[in-house]
Amino acid sequence: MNTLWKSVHTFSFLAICTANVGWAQDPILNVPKAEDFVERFASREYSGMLIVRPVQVENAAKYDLQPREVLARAQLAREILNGFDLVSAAPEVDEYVIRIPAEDNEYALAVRLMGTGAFEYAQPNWIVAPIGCPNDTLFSSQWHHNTLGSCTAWDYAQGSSSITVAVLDTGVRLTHVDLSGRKEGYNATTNSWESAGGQVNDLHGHGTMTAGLAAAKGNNSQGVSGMGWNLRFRPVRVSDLSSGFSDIAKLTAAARAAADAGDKVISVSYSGVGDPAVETAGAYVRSRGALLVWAAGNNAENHVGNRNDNVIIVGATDSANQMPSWSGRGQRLDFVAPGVNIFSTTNAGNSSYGASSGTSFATPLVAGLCGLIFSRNPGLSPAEVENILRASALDLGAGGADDNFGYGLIRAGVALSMTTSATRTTHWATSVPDNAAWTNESYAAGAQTCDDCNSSACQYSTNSTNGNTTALTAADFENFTLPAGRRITKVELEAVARYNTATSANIGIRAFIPGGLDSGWRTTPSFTSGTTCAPRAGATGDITSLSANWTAAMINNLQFQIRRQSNLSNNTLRVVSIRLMVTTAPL
Ligand SMILES: [Ca+2]
Ligand SMILES: [Ca+2]
Ligand SMILES: [Ca+2]
Repeated sequence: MNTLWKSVHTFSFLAICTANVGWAQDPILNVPKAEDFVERFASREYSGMLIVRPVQVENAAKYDLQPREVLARAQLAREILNGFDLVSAAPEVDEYVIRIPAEDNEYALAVRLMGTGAFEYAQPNWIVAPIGCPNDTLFSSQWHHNTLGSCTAWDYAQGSSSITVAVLDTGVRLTHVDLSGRKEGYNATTNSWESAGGQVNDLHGHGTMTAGLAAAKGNNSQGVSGMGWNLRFRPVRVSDLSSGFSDIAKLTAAARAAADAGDKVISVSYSGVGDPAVETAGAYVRSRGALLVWAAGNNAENHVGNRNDNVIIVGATDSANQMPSWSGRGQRLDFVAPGVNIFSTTNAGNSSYGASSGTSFATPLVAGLCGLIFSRNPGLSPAEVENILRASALDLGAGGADDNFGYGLIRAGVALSMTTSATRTTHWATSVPDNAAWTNESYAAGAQTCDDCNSSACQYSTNSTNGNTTALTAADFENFTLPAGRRITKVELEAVARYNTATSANIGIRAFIPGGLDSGWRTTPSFTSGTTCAPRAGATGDITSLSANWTAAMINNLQFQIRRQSNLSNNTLRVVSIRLMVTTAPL
């Protein structure tokens, strides 16, 4: 036990005494319940560590405390944490893992920490077991997940909400209970987005099945599990006919539109993959950082050519890993996936499910797996994702790649085990930098925290909607060192600001290097500010997509602007923090 801890220990008891007198209603002073600290063998066991989170200024209203009071407590929390062996830190969420001193124990330490009123929570860093397969009621009907090793894959990733699989099909049942995680739809026959009247409801039923295989909600105690439970999917309706018929020009245009919209995987369960126009679309999609996955067809088509092209072509297998007689095949076939009696969401009702067969149903499984791999590391290139599919596939039939199975049967669990997670490093200023040269800056030097939105002491901008500019330099942020063997894949800036009396507003931020990269203005959704002074999360802008070659030095030359976008005629914008987040991946 070190000296600082002793002083904290003393302080803790003082705080508890104070609490008993004056903080009786203090919602932060939750004494941990002993039953929440009981170990359960093989389910949750002690690790000798606690996860703690200091009180958060943005939760001041929830605590029913003044922001100034919360800031003082957060500062106290940091002083207390300095007395511990810090195992890891997640500054982007202000959460820390500390080692419990040998003479202490989980519960006693948590009680003391919570007694200071400086922490939002202190909980054991439980050793937990994988949750295994999801609780969806019809999961056992989906034989393909067992074959694919999906439950193992889901230990690594269940799909990121920032990765979208576009499902080019007959539309989707918009009200299905298992198909909630979707992005705005697009109608490729009228070339219109849903917000502009584009119809994407399912006219046929095919699209509701394929969408569910890629991305139905998993582990929600209902129905089935998509390959990526938490992926977003975009319904792109490519037919306005009840027959579902489309044409190649419509399909390829839809694929390009989805790639242009930022979708990472595009799944097409239609015939026609042999056409040269499909390869042209595949090359375009890849140039946008995405993958085009297309069904091999159900008429035993023989796809001649070279499988090392720009389209991933998918054939079918049954539950014995055999190729059904009808599956498309040939030199261009890339992979096979389960395609016989595949159970998914159906268009008959909002809780309807059923099985069908075809390469149509193998294809969204491959698309969903690509989405899971991208979720694990969004910095991967399309070729890198395809290489993981190849390296993890189960070789079937003749040794090596062959015309009946391509590189083999996809294996989700093996594929995900071959991925390396992207590392998100928060490299941030917890308050507006000291040397920020804002126009009309009126705060006192050194007064970096703006805990009172009614005070002009932390006013950074005028009533103009023009942005004020400041240069951010390395000194403004915590030290950022690019780890050896890694590259920068994403750079995001986020501003947190508050207004005093606006009724409804949004914030714009922009990051740029003069004469070089420029994110343009990124805007928050409009929000109601009210008069509570509560801080509002500002816009986040990803500026990486402008350059594939970010370096640590470039980060240090960033400049930054913030502005009020609308509805703030005479109200004041006050910036309380700017965060720069850097995501890295292996070289
Ligand atoms: Ca489900
Ligand atoms: Ca190919
Ligand atoms: Ca083979």
